[in-house]
Amino acid sequence: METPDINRKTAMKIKQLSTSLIFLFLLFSCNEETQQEDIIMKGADTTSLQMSNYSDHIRNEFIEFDLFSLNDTIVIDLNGDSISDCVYFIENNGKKALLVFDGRSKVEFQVGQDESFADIGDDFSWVDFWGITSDTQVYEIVITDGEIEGERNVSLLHPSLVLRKDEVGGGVITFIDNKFIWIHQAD
Ligand SMILES: [Ca+2]
Repeated sequence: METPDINRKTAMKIKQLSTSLIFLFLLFSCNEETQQEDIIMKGADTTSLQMSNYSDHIRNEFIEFDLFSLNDTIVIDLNGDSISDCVYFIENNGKKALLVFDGRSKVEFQVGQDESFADIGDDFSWVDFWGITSDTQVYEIVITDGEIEGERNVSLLHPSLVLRKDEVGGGVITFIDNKFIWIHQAD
């Protein structure tokens, strides 16, 4: 009765090898010099029709916008050091964390710790769509004590992440002053 054991061991080895290959791919991708080009690993969590409809909708809000699947790893230089970084969601204890693997330092860190995320937190389970904008200016909805105070423009120095909940809104995550901050774009 050795066959199931052997099969299990073989399956485990294949799984370990796959994990290593994915890690090496990410490491290699994040190492490459980039001219703001982006590469994606395609996933399939949202239907192409939903994505196409949303893509048309969100183009009214941005001049430059590329929509990705939530399963995609986006490879792009987010902090302007000319080295690609990787950004992706992972499921963690029922929450969805947003991680950035910095291409230069090779350090992975979780987005959502800055005080600008105070009302949003670091659980992005609510996100239906995400993408990248290369716009140099976006709007921010300013809310104080639960009341909408108004709208202002924020300048973006680097390509930035756009997160959206369908028919609600969301925000932009951008690298300013050596950290990732949240720019709120919902009521
Ligand atoms: Ca970078």
